Amino acid sequence: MRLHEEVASALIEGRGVVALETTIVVQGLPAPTNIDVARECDSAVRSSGSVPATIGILDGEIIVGMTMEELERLADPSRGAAKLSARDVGLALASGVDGATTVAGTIAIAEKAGIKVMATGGLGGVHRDAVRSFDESADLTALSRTSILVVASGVKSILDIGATLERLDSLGVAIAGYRTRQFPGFYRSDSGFELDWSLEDPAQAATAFIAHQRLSGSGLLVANPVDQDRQLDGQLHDNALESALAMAQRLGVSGKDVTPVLLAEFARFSEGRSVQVNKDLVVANALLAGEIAMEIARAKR
Ligand code: PSU
Ligand code: MN
Repeated sequence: MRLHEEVASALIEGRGVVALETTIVVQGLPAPTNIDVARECDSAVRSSGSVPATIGILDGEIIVGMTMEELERLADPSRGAAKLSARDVGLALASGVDGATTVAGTIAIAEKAGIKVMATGGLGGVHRDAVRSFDESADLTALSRTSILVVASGVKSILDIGATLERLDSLGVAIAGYRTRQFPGFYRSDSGFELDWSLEDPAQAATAFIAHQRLSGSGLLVANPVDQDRQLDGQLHDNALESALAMAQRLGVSGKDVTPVLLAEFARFSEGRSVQVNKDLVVANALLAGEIAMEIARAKR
């Protein structure tokens, strides 16, 4: 594992550090928006005072704190970077390949590096056909065994949200809305599901995480809704979702290809509007994660 010098010294000095994933960049968003989003997430974390640590694998080496240049290399379609969940990382290292890490893959590495906070767009979860396909993201089980705070706009709305919330409950993953008790719906501010807890500011989120960490080895999901005036139109969302689910079925995709295919069809159907919302929400999550990481660092000093 290679830590960028800036990340290594921030960790030694006990400053705020935020892990960022790379699957969203390589498999989740279309070029060239993907690189813009990565750059804006990096700046958003910095503007809070925390240090961004983008995690990915190049030529069989884990990098914690990828430079923009390294990230562009990872996202270069001709290099064909793999999508890596937590279970894949060791195998990718042994094979010497390039790989972008999902939330599961990223938090597994972040925890080893001593990073306590991560930001993403939307968590993976239980797919709508899971009763038949058994398709449930390893993000959920990874969060059940990783002591980390993840800021996300809920879980992706392509999923069975109710079933995902039930699984997060069974798995002992703590969840709170950020300034809301409505669980966010990724492209939409409100999924229609209610939460038991709400956190009102970064300091309270830090306090909750520190307490949770002492009691449990599982993660804390801080669910940060996209601004209401930036969310995807409700009707457009539902139509795009219907089209995306039909597309996935037509193509017969399964496993790790499902989520990228659904997101790509959402983008095509909405003429790029879903990509803009995805960008807005992930940048906002990176900023909030940076603010919370600052408060965790302060509390530990
Ligand atoms: N958030 C986004 N876009 C994405 C993802 C998250 O806004 O593409 C990625 C994350 O890497 C997450 C993954 O871990 O989607 C889920 O993939 P799967 O459903 O195959 O577990
Ligand atoms: Mn899956």
